[in-house]
Amino acid sequence: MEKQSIKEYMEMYCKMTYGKTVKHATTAEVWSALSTAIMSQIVDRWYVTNKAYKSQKMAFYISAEYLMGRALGNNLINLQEYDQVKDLLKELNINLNEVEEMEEDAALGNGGLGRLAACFMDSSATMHLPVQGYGLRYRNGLFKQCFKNGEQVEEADEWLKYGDPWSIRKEADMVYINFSDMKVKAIPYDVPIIGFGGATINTLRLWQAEPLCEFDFNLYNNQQYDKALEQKNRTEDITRVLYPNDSTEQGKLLRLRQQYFLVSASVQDMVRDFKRRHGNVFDDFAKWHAVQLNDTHPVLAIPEFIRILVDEEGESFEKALGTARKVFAYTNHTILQEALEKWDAYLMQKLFPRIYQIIEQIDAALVQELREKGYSDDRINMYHIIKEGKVHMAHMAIYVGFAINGVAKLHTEILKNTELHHWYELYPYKFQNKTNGITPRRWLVLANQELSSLITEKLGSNEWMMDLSLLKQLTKFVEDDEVLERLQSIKYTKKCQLAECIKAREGIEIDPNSLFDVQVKRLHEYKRQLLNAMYILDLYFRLKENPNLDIPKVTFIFGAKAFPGYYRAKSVIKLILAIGDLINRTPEVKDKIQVVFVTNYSVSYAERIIPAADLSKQISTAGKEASGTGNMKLMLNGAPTFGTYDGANVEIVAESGEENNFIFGLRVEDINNLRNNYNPKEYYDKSPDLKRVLDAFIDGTLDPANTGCFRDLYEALLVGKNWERPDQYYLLADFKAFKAMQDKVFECYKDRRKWAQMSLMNIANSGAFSSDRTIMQYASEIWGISPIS
Ligand code: GPQ
Repeated sequence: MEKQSIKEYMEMYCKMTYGKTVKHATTAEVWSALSTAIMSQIVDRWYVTNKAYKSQKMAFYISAEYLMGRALGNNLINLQEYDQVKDLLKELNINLNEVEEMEEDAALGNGGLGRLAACFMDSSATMHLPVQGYGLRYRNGLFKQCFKNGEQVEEADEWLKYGDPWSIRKEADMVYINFSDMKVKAIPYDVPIIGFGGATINTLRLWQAEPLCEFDFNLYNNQQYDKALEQKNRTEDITRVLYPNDSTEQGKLLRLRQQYFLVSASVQDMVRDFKRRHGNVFDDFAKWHAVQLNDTHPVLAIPEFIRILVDEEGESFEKALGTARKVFAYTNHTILQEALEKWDAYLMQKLFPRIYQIIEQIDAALVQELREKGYSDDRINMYHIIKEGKVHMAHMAIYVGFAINGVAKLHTEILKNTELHHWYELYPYKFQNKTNGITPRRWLVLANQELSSLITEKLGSNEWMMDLSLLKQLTKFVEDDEVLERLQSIKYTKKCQLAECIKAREGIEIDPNSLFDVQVKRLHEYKRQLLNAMYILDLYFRLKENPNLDIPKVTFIFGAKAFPGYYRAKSVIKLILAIGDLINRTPEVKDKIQVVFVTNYSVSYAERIIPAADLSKQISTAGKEASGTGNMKLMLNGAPTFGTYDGANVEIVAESGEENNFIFGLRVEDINNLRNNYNPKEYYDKSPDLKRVLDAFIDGTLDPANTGCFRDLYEALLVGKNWERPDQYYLLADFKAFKAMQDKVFECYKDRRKWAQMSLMNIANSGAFSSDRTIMQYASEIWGISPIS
């Protein structure tokens, strides 16, 4: 990349766009100018990659969510131009870090599922795989979180406020989308996905809904201004905002419109491209295209594909279905019942009657296949796609898809043996496991440049950035004092940086010499932030009783957003904030432990918190977390896992060794055995410490004004509410084991050399969790594509 031409481009851009020189530009303007200058340098290579893919089989990843985070820093890292650009800006008296900090996160996703899609984009490009992403360009991404009066309050996220230098609007590739009551335009915005090294640049295509006409002139002339804009607003509503649900489904009409908008645009785009390249005979479609459906959100792509082949291309239904059965594959991300999408049949019929008809035909074909196999009507009932007035999206995906995969070994086994057992009996060959992964570029090279440099120095090259399994070689330093000390000093540096950041953002001071105990992820009952909180409250009581309790100083760090309508999740946030306040008010305790709940946890916040963590809390109820990916990011940055045998924790511990982690609590089998005679009240009655903790929810300790705001949590654990069993997530059953294991953490942390060794073993064994490995498995075992040479 040419230093001089970047500078010249920035000058010109600032003059043309803002009417000023770079010297007088605001930081946001510099960000825009620099980002655009970088774009100018990559467009040719982007074009070359696109051209190379014309003669290849391609995979298309359709996802309602992409949790991208910031682009500038990551793109510079992947172009391997970070230091060069930093120097260049220095010559202009500009600090690159300040420019990076100006950028808004592209938070077009909720949590793990959306971030996985983003990591997959990075890895596909890095591995030179012909993969294109399809998604939605929400004008407002995931809400911004703040705390008012100790509670979460949501605000609109305006990620586009400084413009969008990282995408190109492709007006010419527009398609029309038909609903029964309206017709709209879908305009693609193409985002470059720069592979590490910068040679391959893939595309993420995000669709935006726009009206056929800007306003109704006649209504306007008749002074009916609001009405004149009605159609425009109704259309723009489709991609206005990301639904903030994470692993819970609410069957809202607008969301269904969103889903159909995404898949109709994407399928039309693929079919159009196929026709340009291969003509009108669709028999070969699966030879050139594989489509991965990220959870059930884009499953309507199946009937939409069939509709286009039948209604627009004149194929028979049978033939179109046959082709679809070779094209689509589906990833399942959860076994939580409340997350499995079942749409009201009447809603679908109302919005897109033709699609509904096709779903009925698919269901009929399924039934016929099962009859031919000799299945009874009762048995067939288990498989139906349309059942009791609902459309079961996962059933459609498994029946038509040629592959279905879970996201960690344990999760896939649970799908095969219990949740989807009947489907596994029918199509055992369709079931696969693809353990999740994370991109080491964003989560180590960018987020922890200090640790990256040490690794590169010790391994003698930066090849590990593209082949993370090379980190294994670090194990040879496990007795090397110089390396262990440097590891500790890097951790300390990252903790100081985080402390500064928390001071600036939250106005809270934390001690970088304390143990940073970190639980960051969406707020969910099954993730059990409440169990962590109960432990902290118990520790508070113990410290009050005995201020000389022998534990290291600890900072408990939480970061989590709760779905705005999830009352109980919001109560947990409120409870943790209240515990933090209680501790701050108690002199004999506050110098020993501190609780910080950071506001607006996001990808960019994660990039600061994760490298600074000493301990990674992954404490979901066994069997409930499909995989988890934060666990992998923390491992990669040297934090041992404090966790249950759940999701990918099982594989993390298998790689890095039980002795280098803190595994506790009930396993899936234990929970299955306990389920039918679980009585949490017994634990409460028998353990004074648990009783003391839970009573504090309601006796005014945490709620001095006695509003009763934590009574719901108390009752949910002890008596059950609204037909739910009490303590569905087994917090009380796991409390004792949690406590014993956390005490062991404190004991271990006293020996800092030993701790650094555990940390090193985690880093060295995290190679298996690179999303490069994951994506190569999708490529060869599902999609049948290979890297371009
Ligand atoms: N996940 Cl179904 C989400 O983030 N959102 C969802 O709607 C569903 C799943 C997560 C899942 O809870 C994690 O265990 C996984 O690691 C992640 O998907 C990626 O597979």
